[in-house]
Amino acid sequence: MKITEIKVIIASPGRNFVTVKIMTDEGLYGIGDATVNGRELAVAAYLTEHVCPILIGRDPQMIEDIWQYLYKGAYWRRGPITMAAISGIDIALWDIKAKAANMPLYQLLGGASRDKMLIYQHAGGLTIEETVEGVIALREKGLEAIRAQVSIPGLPPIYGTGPNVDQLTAGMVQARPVEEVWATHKYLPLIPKLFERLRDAVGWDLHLLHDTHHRLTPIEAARLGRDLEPYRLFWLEDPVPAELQEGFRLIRQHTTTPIALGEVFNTIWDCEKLISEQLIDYIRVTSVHAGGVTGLRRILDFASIYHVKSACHGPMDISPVAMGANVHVDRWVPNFGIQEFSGYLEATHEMFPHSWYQQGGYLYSGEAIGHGVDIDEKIAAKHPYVQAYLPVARGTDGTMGSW
Ligand code: EZ4
Ligand code: CO
Repeated sequence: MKITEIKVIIASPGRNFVTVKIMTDEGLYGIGDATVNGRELAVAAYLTEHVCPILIGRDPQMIEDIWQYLYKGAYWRRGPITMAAISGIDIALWDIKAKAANMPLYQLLGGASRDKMLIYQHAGGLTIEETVEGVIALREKGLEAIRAQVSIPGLPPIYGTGPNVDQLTAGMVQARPVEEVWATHKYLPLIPKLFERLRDAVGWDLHLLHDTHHRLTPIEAARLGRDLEPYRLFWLEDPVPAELQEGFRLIRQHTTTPIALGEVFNTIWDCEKLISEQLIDYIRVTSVHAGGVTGLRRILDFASIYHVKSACHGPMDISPVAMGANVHVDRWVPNFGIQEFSGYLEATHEMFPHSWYQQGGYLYSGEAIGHGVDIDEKIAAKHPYVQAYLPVARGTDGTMGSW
């Protein structure tokens, strides 16, 4: 089998997505996701200028060799743009291999370890009461795990603390990033109050999660984790930026609140210490950013020997193609923890027909061959790229913050 053509499709059915379509001389094709939210065109150029031309004529069945060729062969290793490009190609190649084998992807990976995948969705509000209502509404839809966020009184609502900004900004043109305001000293005492109120309202059966979006220092995160212990969170997500992996030792020394991390990680080297020293409980790498099915599987297998569970990142800005790849890996992976699933806008569902589906608090892979997700190129052509960015966060004095 030979690769004859690779298309890079940029389309914005409410959000921007970069999709790879690999065609072969045997008529089989594969679909991959290469989206990096806010930097989409850089990955598209990396693919069209530097990756697609050197893959024409190669055997698409040599997935591992192509992965190594693109990773080692670039000389400039790692990084989100390079790794998203590799991921897009890799996901498409696994799709082709599974189609050639006439199997759903999870079968090729080793077969099902479970029938359905536990998911978590997001509830947020301007006030604690609004968030409580949001959590109750999701529970009524059958969700068993819910991430709860609340805005800080006196500050404007910001990404990841208030209502779902992903939903609110869908399709909006942004010439530059929105600048948001952050104040740690107001946030830290607020969040335990949210979860105290939530446990009163929903009891103890529901899994509750919280995302800090990398905004704290280790000692602040240690304090928050300790203050949240009475409410038994499923996890505290992204408490601290992780360039300094050993920073997480400090958090670990002080709290038993489980820690989840890794939605921005690209390779095993971003989390090798976090995993091998058991500084986290859930690793949140995802197919589109961590090297496709090949990269994801390698990291999750490594994590399994350290009691670290999987929790693939799954927001709206990861396309239904990456979600399909994640769900097949989730179905196989022995150390599965949970799958994030923010849901998609209707236009996104239409553009990417998919065999995976949600029912209540779970995702199901479906039994289509390959990863079971396609792209409707005619619909894609109707949704051109829309310039958009993630917001940035500044302290009340203007200092740029992490998030
Ligand atoms: O901020 O996907 O857990 N999910 C998240 C997401 C991320 C965005 C970044 O593009 O934290 O909302
Ligand atoms: Co997150």
